[in-house]
Amino acid sequence: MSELEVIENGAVVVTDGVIAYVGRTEDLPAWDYSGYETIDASGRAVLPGFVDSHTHLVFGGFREEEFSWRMRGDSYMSIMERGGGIHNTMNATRRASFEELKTAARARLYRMFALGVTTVEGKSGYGMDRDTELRQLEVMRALNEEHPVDIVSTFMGAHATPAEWKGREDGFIDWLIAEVMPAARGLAECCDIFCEKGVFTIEQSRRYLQAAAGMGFRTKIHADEIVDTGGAALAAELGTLSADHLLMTSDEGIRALAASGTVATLLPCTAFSLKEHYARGREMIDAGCAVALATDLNPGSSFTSSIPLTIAIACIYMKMSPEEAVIALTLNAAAACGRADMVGSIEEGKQGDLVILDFPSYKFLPYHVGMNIVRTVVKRGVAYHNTLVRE
Ligand code: IZC
Ligand code: ZN
Repeated sequence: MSELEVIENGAVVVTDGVIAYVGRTEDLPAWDYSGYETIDASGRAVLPGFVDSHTHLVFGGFREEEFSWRMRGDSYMSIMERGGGIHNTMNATRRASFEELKTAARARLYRMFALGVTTVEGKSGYGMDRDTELRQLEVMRALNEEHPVDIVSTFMGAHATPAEWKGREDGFIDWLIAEVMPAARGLAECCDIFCEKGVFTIEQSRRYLQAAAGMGFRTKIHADEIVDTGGAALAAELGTLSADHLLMTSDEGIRALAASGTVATLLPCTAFSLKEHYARGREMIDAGCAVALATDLNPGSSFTSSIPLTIAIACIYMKMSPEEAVIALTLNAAAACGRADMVGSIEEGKQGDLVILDFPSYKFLPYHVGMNIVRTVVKRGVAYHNTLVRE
């Protein structure tokens, strides 16, 4: 992860949305470039488009009151136990129409796109009933078709237990597996669960994720965010695409992830917003884990899609190098959502998804703290310019 290949005086050719050449400008193939748009990126770094591999971007309402309570000392879990938190957003999402959810999520997609995100993973999980779960997934399918940013959809019915199932968590998991998961097939590529003390146990998570894998879903898991319940080891055991959060993961859990093909996805903006300590990114990388970074955009624990803040925290507080942060937000993030063969690096045959920075090196990403230095986003070969800031 510490090795980032840099091509000085480089050039990229994108043909029909696919990278046809990457290398030195002087070695540019003598093809017929009529009909191509040429972008002069002199003095600017060109990177793969960012992949935000963990978001909850489709939701109704907001939780700004809860944020104020938390700043005064309330905890995320105690608010949830009182019927707020995920339940609050569930109620607002159930009430919201398809169009309302879509309009709100579209606005969020544009903000991400301006920050250089060209692929985003998005989860359901604010319905926890059949209709609303499917509505969230249908919103993502519609937006994936109409918006340049690619959306990888994840079914996350097991996000919390809704009031009507309270005390019958096993029954709720059984019902999700029998009634909702099959209907989510075709709408979602991945399945995810909130494996956490007071939410879903290791046994429930294993059952749900094994059922999902049996139906052809790729799997992901919210693991060891608030309490170490052994979620990382379960992820390694099941071979999930990713294990996400990992704030409390033990040394044993880190070793299990390192020995597995599971990506360790760290969400620094969540720890920042919840005033928790950060995940042990440095130790995970040193132990041999493939680490990805993501924003965790959601209305509760991390209401931000800020790639700049994610990079700043990763480098300043999690001891990751700028090279590691870039890999974590591109190639490893692509792997975390099952797209490493298509996006995440500038390679011939991959999608023409690029960002052009205002500065000559990726090293400006953490250094220009918290700033959006993305000048142009190229999605499948089409350029979109951020127009308000100019020299
Ligand atoms: O809405 O609070 N952690 N799920 C698990 C979340 C945070 C999202 C939320
Ligand atoms: Zn999440």
